[in-house]
Amino acid sequence: METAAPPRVQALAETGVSRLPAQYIQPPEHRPAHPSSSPVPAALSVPVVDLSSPNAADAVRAACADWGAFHVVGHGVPGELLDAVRGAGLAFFRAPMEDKLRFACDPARGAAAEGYGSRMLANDDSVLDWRDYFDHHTLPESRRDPAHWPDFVPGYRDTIVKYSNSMKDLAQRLLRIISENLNLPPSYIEEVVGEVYQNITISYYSPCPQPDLALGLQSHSDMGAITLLIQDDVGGLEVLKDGMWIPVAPLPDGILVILADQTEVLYINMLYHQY
Ligand SMILES: O=C(O)CCC(=O)C(=O)O
Repeated sequence: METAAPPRVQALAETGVSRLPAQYIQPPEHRPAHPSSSPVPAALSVPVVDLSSPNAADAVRAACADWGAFHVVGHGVPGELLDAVRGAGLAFFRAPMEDKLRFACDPARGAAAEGYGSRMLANDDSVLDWRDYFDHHTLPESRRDPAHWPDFVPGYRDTIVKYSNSMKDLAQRLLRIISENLNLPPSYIEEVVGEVYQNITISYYSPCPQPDLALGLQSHSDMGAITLLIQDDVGGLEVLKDGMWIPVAPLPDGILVILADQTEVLYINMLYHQY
């Protein structure tokens, strides 16, 4: 568990440091593979599902079975809202450190802390991620207190509330499609999972002086039912498929869907029992 506030990566990167401090250096087996050492077949890219298409449910079925991750387009969430979230996050991270630190997460609360922080996953305390983040507790509404979120970026709090509600609707729509694809009642996964519990994390990856030695965020699976993720245009995200890390190219206005642990376990169990 986190007990002392780690330095913010952005502050370190902005000093112009040319060598990575030791606590960010991954052991050789966890370092990013050199592209030339493990070429990814060009045909391997995360599927894109158009949710407005009549074949959407079949496409979701195939994407869940083959990948466990897929982009959705035709999802009905306005591109302006996605841009507003990206813009709000960037405005926060570009603000002076003293403003950001007013919303720092409480290190004593460990990974559950809401706010501005630098380390979230704690399964390897000895190596830090080259990442800063702002974590928002958004659902259920009893956890949602916009007063905990930045007040110095115009529209920030309102944007996060709108995004939270839109992502909840989209997540429920996807979970219903996934339930039906498993020949279950549409509300099955939602009922098994229980009350909607949602965190929204905005990640900020600073330029890294020795990117071959560090990870922005260590490899992990996600807790919960489903992850919805939007990227900027930089890239860097990867998903594991058949033992290979596959880059996820950003898709403008696309939303990346990742089956999280609970849905993945259910999915595998149901397929196993059906066939
Ligand atoms: O926030 C990010 O950049 C990555 C998020 C992620 O890896 C995840 O949600 O599983």
